[in-house]
Amino acid sequence: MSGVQTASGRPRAGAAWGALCGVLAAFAGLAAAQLATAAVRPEASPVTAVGGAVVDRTPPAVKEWAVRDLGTADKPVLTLGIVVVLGLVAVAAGVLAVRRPRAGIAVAACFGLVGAVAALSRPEATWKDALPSLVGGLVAAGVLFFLVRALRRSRPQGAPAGGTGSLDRRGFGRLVLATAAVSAGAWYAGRRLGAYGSAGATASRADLVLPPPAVPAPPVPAGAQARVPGVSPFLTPARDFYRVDTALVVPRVDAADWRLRIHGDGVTKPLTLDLRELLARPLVEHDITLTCVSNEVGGPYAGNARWLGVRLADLLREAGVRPPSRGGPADQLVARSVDGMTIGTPVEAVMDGREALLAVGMNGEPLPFAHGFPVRMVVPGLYGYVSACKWLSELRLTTFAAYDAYWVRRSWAQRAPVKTQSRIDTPRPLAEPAAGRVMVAGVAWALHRGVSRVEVRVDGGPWQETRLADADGDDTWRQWSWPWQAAPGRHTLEVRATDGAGALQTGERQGTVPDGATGWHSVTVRVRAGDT
Ligand SMILES: Nc1nc2c(c(=O)[nH]1)N[C@H]1C(S)=C(S)[C@@H](COP(=O)(O)O)O[C@H]1N2
Ligand SMILES: [Mo]
Repeated sequence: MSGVQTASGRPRAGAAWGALCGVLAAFAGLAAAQLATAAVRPEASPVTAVGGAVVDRTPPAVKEWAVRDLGTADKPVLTLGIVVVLGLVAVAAGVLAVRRPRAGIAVAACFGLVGAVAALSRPEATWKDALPSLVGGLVAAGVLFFLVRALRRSRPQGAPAGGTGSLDRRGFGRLVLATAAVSAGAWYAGRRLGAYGSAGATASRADLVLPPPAVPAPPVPAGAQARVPGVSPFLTPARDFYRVDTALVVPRVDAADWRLRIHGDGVTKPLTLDLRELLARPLVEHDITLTCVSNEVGGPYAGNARWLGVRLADLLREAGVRPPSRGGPADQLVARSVDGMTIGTPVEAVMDGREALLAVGMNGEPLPFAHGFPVRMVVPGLYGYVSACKWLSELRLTTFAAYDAYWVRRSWAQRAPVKTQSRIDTPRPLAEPAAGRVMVAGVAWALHRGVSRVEVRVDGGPWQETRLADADGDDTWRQWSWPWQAAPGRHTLEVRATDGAGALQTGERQGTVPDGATGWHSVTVRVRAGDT
């Protein structure tokens, strides 16, 4: 051996070089894993698998915080966090490997194991899901081994050439660059192959022609949209529709491969349908506002869309299901998605005559992938986590006593009808409108019960009746507006709604866990002295 040795006999290679070797090895490992992922499924990528495992184990309080303060950035933030931790471990493994190659390499390999275990712990996982992480761990360990060996054999520039196998610092630099380049190439190829893998799904969505509804929804009344700038649009465009799910990569299901299985307690005729068979049934169009149980008072996780789908009650009846009120043994319908989410809905609610749908269309288009293509559930009046399963793959009839669905196991309520809520969209918090007439407006919802009244008050004064926009049925939100004669100074506006049965929205503040937040939304503004 001809490596440069220090007086103590230790290799001279510095910790910084070791760190570089570690990071490069991790990058090479991730790149190799990315390539392997293309051959398995996107969820099996190590970073995604670890992220998914973290999501599954996140305590409700942390999840609440993430949804509230990070919003839709929660997924990128989680991914970034995992990459940062991975980077730190890679640095440590590299530094360690310079002195104790075996230990450093063992750390790299162990990291592959962590990814593999995470991938296997995911719902719907098969042994194949462990492959990308195992491949990544092996490649990282191998690359670390070779880089560190080269580093130990390298000698500072200008030193006399040693025997065979020796490498000068410049040579080592070239090795580093080559490793980085090959890894980047593998990474890119993995991404491209992965995209190629979902090309069929993308095409199946582009080619899907939705049949016209047998029962079209009446046009949205022209007066449903308040003519006040700043109020949420009555129908939420799909691209602006909130998204809440546990999927770190959006499942891309090929419509041709999609199947739905209906089975379980009280199912006398189990069904398995493909998309063609589902679309051959009469389609119903219906406007439904969907909202998330994690929505804080005044929060953004509500959207309203025109859905097209098959009546779930009809399908269940076809399968022989009777609701509990008619002697059926099952009181819970558990929907399962292709990514293993489980969502439990009361059978009674689905079969009580409301337009509970297996939706295929959203605002006149096939569902976007992010919103559940090709088929999802939507049930008027129930929070998404107890009704709106996306990427649906199975409907199983059981009881609430026998089975807790995903979020119920994480401290959320088994049953969760949407609570009456109202929101001030304009003015925005901390806005500084000029004194005089200020339009106050927003939306209110009491889903499946309808909104009969919305009131606002200023600085705790008397409640004022607002003007309600036209209703589009009881299953959607309703807009309201109120002209305020605003005096200069700091003011707090509050809103409350009354539902179709005359029940007033409670002002009692409650957090989102376990079955939805309550309280009146308030907005504080500073009214500027008028210029006139
Ligand atoms: N497969 C799957 N379906 C899901 C979820 C999920 O995490 N996975 N989240 C549910 C929750 S909590 C809500 S609020 C709605 C949100 O639907 P959206 O993302 O289309 O707005 O989807 C529901 N369906
Ligand atoms: Mo939700």
